[in-house]
Amino acid sequence: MSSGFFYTEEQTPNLRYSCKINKTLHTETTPFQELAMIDTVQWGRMLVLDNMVMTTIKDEFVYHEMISHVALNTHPNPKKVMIIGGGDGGAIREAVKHDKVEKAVLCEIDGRVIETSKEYLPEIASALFGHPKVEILVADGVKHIEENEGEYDVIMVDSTEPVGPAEGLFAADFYKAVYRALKPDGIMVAQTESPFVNAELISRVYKDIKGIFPITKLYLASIPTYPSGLWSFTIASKVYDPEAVDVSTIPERDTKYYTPALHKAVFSLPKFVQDLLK
Ligand code: AAT
Repeated sequence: MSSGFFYTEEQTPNLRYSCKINKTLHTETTPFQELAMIDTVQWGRMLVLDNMVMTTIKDEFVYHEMISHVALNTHPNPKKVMIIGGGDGGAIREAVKHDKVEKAVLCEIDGRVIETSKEYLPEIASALFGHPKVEILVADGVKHIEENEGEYDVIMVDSTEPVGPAEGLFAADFYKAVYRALKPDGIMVAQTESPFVNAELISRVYKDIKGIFPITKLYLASIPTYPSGLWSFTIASKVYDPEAVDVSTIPERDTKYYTPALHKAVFSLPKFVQDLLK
C-alpha cells in the first residue's frame, strides 16, 4: 500500500512500517506476486513483493552476508551451492566471493524478480549478469529440491514469508528433501523471520529441522527494514558445527557486517530467543 509520499507496509494487523518515497520506479503483477521497485529517502531503492519489503540498497548487506557466510565458512569445501528464492541476486553475489565455490545455482520461482532486480538493483544483482560460476533456474524450489539427491554442499533458503509460493519452503517435508539434496556433509541455512513477530513459526521450524539434522542452531542479525528489525536464520548441518569453526582460519573477504568474530558471537542468543528453541 502506498499513500501520499510514504510507502506503508502492514507488517502485522497491529504494526505498520512507513518510509518516505522519492519515486515509485516500477510496479507489476507477476504470475506469482505483486512486485514494486520504490526509491525511498532512507534506504535507497527497495524491492517490495506482495506489500512486504524484501531488500533495500542500504541494508541488504546484513541479510545477504549473514545468510551466506556463516554456512560457507563452516563447510570446509563448499564446491556446489544452491540458493532457493533470492532472485535479487544478493545471496549468490556473496556466495561467489568464496574461492572454493565452483558453482552456485539460483532457483527462483519468479523470473520477473530476477529481471527487475537486474534493471533496478544492479549493485545487488551483480552476479546475475553472466558470472561464470552462476547458473540461474526459474523454477519452484520445492520441486527442484525434491528432484535432486546428494547434489549440494550448501543449500540456502532465501525465501519470502511463509504465504503464497513460499509456503512449502517452511514445511517439514521440504526440510527432509533438503537433507536428501545435500551431500553427506552438507549444510542448509534458511531465513526464519523475527523472534518478536514470528515466535511460533521459529519454534516450529527449529523443532522440525532439529528432528532431521544432527546439528541445528539459530542465529540473529539486525535488519532494520524487516518487521521488528531483529531477524533469525536457522542453520542445520550433517557433520560440521557452525559454532565450532576455528574462525582464525577464515580468510579476509569484502564484507560490511560479517566478521569471523561475529560468526562466533551470533550464536550467543538472548534468553527469550533461547526459550523459543526449547
Ligand atoms: N534476498 C532477499 C529477498 C527475499 S525475496 C525471496 C524470493 O523467494 C522471492 O523472489 C520469491 O519470488 C522467491 N520464492 C518464493 N517462493 C519460492 C519457491 N517456492 N521457489 C523458489 N523461489 C521462491 C527474501 C526476503 C526475506 C524476508 C523478508 N521479510
